[in-house]
Amino acid sequence: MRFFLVILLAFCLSGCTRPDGPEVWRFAIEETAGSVQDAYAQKFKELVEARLPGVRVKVYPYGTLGTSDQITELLHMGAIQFAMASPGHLGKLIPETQILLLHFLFSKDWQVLNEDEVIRGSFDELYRRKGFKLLSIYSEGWMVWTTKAPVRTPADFAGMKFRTMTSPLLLAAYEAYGASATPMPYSEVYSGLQLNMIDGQVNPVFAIEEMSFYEVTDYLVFPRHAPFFTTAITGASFYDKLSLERKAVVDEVIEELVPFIDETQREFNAKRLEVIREKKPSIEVIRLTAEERGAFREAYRPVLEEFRRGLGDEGRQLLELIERAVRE
Ligand code: 6CS
Repeated sequence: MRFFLVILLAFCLSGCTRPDGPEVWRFAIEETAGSVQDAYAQKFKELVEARLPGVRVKVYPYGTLGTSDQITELLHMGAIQFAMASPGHLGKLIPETQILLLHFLFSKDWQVLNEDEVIRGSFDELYRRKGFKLLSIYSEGWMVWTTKAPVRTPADFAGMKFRTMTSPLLLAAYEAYGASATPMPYSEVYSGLQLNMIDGQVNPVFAIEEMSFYEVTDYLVFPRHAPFFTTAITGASFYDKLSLERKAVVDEVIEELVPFIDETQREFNAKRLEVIREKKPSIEVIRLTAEERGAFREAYRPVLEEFRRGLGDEGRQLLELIERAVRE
C-alpha cells in the first residue's frame, strides 16, 4: 500500500512542472518548518535562486511527502531532486552510514567527515552505488534522551520501551543499555509517548521542543554520547546531468552552508532549551557525569565490536580511518 502511495506521489510530482516556467528543484526534508533541516533547505533555496534565475527551489517539510524512507525512495525515483537522509533511517539501505550513529566516537571534531578527502571519498562512493550524490554531512547537535523516569545508569533503562530511529545499530545500542528498543517513524513519537506505547526517545533539543516531546516526558538527559548527523543528498544522475554552471553553483552553495548550519544548530539548540524550561518548569535536566558516561561506554563496547565485525573490509577501513582522525 505504502509503495503504491509513493508511486502515485512520484507520478504527481513529475507532472507538476510547467514547460515554459523556471525549472523546479524539489527539496524534501525530514523535519517540520522551523527546524534545523528547514533552515538548511531555505538557505539553499535563497542562495540557489539568487544565482540561478532559471531555477526555483520548492521545499517540502516533513509530513508533506511521507516518512524518511519514503522521501529517500522518491529521490531515488527522480520525483524530487534534493533531500535530507539521516543515517538513523538510511542505515537500512547503506549500512556503512551507521558509522555516523556510533556512540562515544565523535565529539566536536566531526568536520573531518567532509574535510578528509579519503573519508569523504569513501562515503561519496557508498552513496553513489545506491544512485545518490552525497552533498554534505552535518551535525544537528547532541542527542538527548527524554524519558518518563530518570536515567543515570544502564540499569535505569531496564524495562523501558525506548524509541529510536529505524537503523539496526541504534536498536542494538539501546538493547545493550537494557531498554526494549522500539523503532518507529518520527511522526509517531509524540502519540507513542502520550499513549505509553513508549517511555522515552532520543533526539536533539531543538527537535524535542518543536515536536513537543517534552510535553509527554519528564526528564531531559544529556549523555553526550553522540551528535545527530544527517546527510544532504541529490540524485547521482540528476547531478551528473547538470550544466557546468549549475553544478558549480550547487557545489559552492553546499560549501557555504557548512558554517551556516553549524551556527544555526547551536543557536536553535541553546534557545529551545530555554523555551522548554519556560514552558515546562517541572522538567528535570540531568547531565551525566564522566563516571556515569563511563558505564554506558562500557555497555556499548560489545555493540561496537559486533558492528565492526559485521562491516565489510571497506566499511571497516572507513571506520578505522575515522577513529584515527577523531583521535588525532
Ligand atoms: O528522530 C527522527 O526520526 C528524526 N529526528 C530528527 C531530528 N530529524 C530527522 C529524523 O528523521
